Amino acid sequence: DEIGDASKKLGDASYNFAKEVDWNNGIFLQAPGKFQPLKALKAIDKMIEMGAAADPKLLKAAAEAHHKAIGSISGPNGVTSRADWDEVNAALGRVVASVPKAKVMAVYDAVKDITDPKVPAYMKSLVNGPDAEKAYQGFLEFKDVVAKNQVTAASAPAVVPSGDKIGAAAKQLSDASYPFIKDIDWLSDIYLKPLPGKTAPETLKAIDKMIVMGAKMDGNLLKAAAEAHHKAIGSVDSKGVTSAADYEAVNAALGRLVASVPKETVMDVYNSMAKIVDPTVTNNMFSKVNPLDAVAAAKGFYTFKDVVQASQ
Ligand code: DGD
Ligand code: CLA
Ligand code: CLA
Ligand code: PID
Ligand code: PID
Ligand code: PID
Ligand code: PID
Ligand code: PID
Repeated sequence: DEIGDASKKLGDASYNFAKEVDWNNGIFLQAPGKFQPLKALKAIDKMIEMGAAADPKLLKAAAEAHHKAIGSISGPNGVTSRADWDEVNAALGRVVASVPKAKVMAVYDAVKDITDPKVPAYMKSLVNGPDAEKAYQGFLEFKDVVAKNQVTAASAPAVVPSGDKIGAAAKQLSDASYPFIKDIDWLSDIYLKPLPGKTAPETLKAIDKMIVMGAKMDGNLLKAAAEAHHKAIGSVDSKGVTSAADYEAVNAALGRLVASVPKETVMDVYNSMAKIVDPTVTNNMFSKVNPLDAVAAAKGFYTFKDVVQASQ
C-alpha cells in the first residue's frame, strides 16, 4: 500500500536519527514539563478517544509490529532493525489514517498543552541536529501520504455485552473495592518514578508481554474498554476519582477483555511484572491506604477472577 511504500522513504530519512537516540534514557519516563496530572489525564483521554476510533485490526497489527521490533533490538541505545523501524512507522501510519484528522490533532494539541516548549530543542541537542531535521522532513512527507489515505468518519462504536456473568461479578467487585479506590492518591507523581534497581531493557521485556496480550485481545472488547475509560475520565472528581457506576463499567469491560485471551498469556504478563516489581513497591503502596479497605478489595478481586476464568 501507499503508506507502506512511504514508510521506506521515511526510513531512509530517519533511521540515522533513530540510531542516535538513546532509547534507554530514563528521561523518557518524566513528565515533559511541569507535572500537571489532571491536565495530563485530559491528554491521555484524547489518546483513548483516538484509540477507540481506530480500526481494531490495524491496532492489532501495530501491536504485533512493536513486538517484532522489540525482538530485533541491538546495541547500547536499544534501537530496532531498519526493517522493523519501517514496519512500525507503516503500522502506526495506517492506524492514524483509520481515524479522522480532528481526533489526531486533538491528541497533538492536548500533548502540546502539557509539554514545555523547550523540550523539542533539548531532545534535538542530544542527537546530531541535521539528522533530526532530515527525519522531521521525512515525517512531513510521510504525513501527506497518510492524510491522502485518511478516513473522514470514525469506525463504529463497540458492541457492549450486557446481562453476562462478568458484568454481575463486576458489580460485586466494585462494591468491595470502591472504598480502596477512594483511598488511593491518583494525583501523586510516584507512578512516574523508575522501578527500583531495574534497567530499561529489563522493564521493556515485561512491557513486551503486555503488547503480546494486547495483540491477542478481542478488538471489539478492547474498543469497549477504551470507551468505558473515556466515560470514567469524564466523571472524575477533583482528586481524580471516577464515579462508582463508571468504575464498575471499567471493571466489567476489563474482566471481559481478560477473558478474551488465553490464561497463559495473562499469566505471562503477571509473572514478568512480578519479576521487576520489588516487594518494597507493593509494601509502600499498601502503607498509603486503609489496610482493611485494601484487603476487602483484594478479596473481591480473587473472587472476580474465578468468574473471569470460567468464561475464558
Ligand atoms: C516534537 C515532539 C516530540 C516531543 C516529545 C514530547 C511528547 C511527550 C509525551 C508524553 C506525555 C504522555 C504520557 C503518555 C503515557 C504516560 C503513562 C504514565 O519534538 C512541536 C511543538 C509542540 C511539541 C509538543 C507536542 C508533541 C506532540 C507529539 C505527538 C503526541 C504523541 C503522543 C505521545 C505519547 C505517547 C504515545 C503512546 O510540534 O515536535 C517538534 C515540533 O514541535 C517542532 O516544531 C515544528 C512546528 O510545529 C512546525 O510548524 C515547523 O515550524 C517545524 O519546520 C519546523 O517545527 C521547519 C520547516 O518548516 C520544515 O519544512 C523543515 O525544513 C524543518 O524546519 C527542518 O528543521
Ligand atoms: Mg509508541 C508515539 C515510544 C510502544 C503507539 N511512541 C511514540 C513516541 C515515542 C514512542 C518515540 C512519543 C514521543 C514522541 O512523539 O517522540 N512506543 C514507544 C516505545 C514503545 C512504544 C519506547 C515500547 C515498546 N507505541 C507503542 C505501542 C503502541 C504505540 C505498543 C500501540 C500499537 N506510539 C504509538 C502512537 C504514537 C506513538 C500511535 C505516536 O503518535 C507517537 C509519535 O511517534 O509521534 C510522533 C517523537 C517521535 C519519535 C522520536 C519517533 C518517530 C520518528 C519520526 C517518524 C521521525 C522523527 C521526527 C522528529 C525528529 C520528531 C517528531 C516530531 C513530531 C511533531 C512528529
Ligand atoms: Mg489501566 C491495570 C491505571 C487506562 C487497561 N490500570 C491498571 C492498574 C492501574 C491502572 C490502576 C495497574 C497497576 C496495578 O495493578 O494497580 N489505567 C490506569 C489509569 C488509566 C488507565 C490511571 C488512565 C486513564 N487501562 C487504561 C486503558 C486501558 C487499560 C485506556 C485499555 C482499555 N489497565 C488495563 C488492564 C489492566 C489495567 C487490562 C490491568 O490488568 C491492571 C490492573 O488493574 O491489574 C490488577 C493495582 C490495581 C488497582 C489499584 C485498580 C484495580 C482494583 C482491583 C480491581 C481490586 C484491587 C485488588 C488489590 C488490592 C490490588 C491488586 C492485586 C494484584 C495482585 C492483582
Ligand atoms: C502544525 C503547523 C502546520 C504544519 C503541520 C503542523 C503539525 C501537526 C502535527 C504534528 C500533528 C501531529 C500529530 C501527532 C499525533 C499523535 C497521536 C498519538 C496517539 C497515541 C495514541 C495512544 C494510544 C493507545 C493505543 C490504543 C488504545 C488506547 C491507548 C484501544 C482501543 C503544528 C506540520 C501540519 C504526532 C492513540 C494506541 C495503545 C491510549 O500543524 O503549519 O506535527 O504531529 O492506549 O486504544 O485500546
Ligand atoms: C498531521 C497533520 C494533519 C494530517 C494527519 C497528521 C499525521 C499524523 C501522524 C502520522 C502521526 C504519525 C505518527 C507516527 C509515529 C511513529 C512512531 C514510531 C516509533 C517507533 C519506535 C520503534 C522502536 C523501538 C522499540 C522499543 C525500543 C526503542 C526502539 C527501548 C526502550 C501531522 C495525517 C492527521 C508514524 C518507538 C519498539 C523496539 C527504537 O497529523 O493535517 O502521519 O504519523 O528500538 O525501546 O529500547
Ligand atoms: C526542533 C526544531 C525543529 C526541527 C525538529 C526539532 C527536533 C525535535 C526532536 C528531536 C524531538 C525529539 C524527540 C525524541 C523522542 C523520544 C522518545 C522516546 C521514548 C522512549 C521511551 C522509553 C522507555 C522506557 C520503557 C519503560 C520504562 C521507562 C523507560 C519504567 C516503569 C527542536 C528536528 C523537528 C527523540 C518511552 C519502555 C523501557 C523510559 O524540533 O525546527 O530531535 O528528538 O525506560 O518504564 O521504567
Ligand atoms: C498466584 C498464586 C496462586 C493463586 C493466584 C495467583 C495470582 C495470579 C494473578 C494475579 C495473575 C494476575 C494477572 C494480572 C494481569 C494483568 C494484565 C494486564 C495487561 C495489560 C495490558 C495493557 C495494554 C495495552 C492495551 C492494548 C494494546 C497494547 C497495550 C492494542 C492492540 C500468584 C491468585 C491464582 C493482574 C495488556 C490494553 C492498551 C500494551 O497465581 O496460588 O494476582 O493477577 O498498550 O494493544 O492496542
Ligand atoms: C488470574 C489467575 C488465572 C486466571 C485469570 C486471572 C485473572 C486476571 C484478571 C482479572 C486481571 C484483571 C484485571 C482487572 C483490573 C481492573 C482495573 C480497574 C481499574 C480502574 C480504574 C478506574 C479509574 C480511574 C480513571 C483514571 C483516573 C483514576 C480513576 C487519574 C490520574 C488472576 C482469569 C487469567 C479487572 C483505574 C480511569 C478515571 C480511579 O489471572 O488463573 O480477572 O481481572 O478515577 O486517573 O485520576
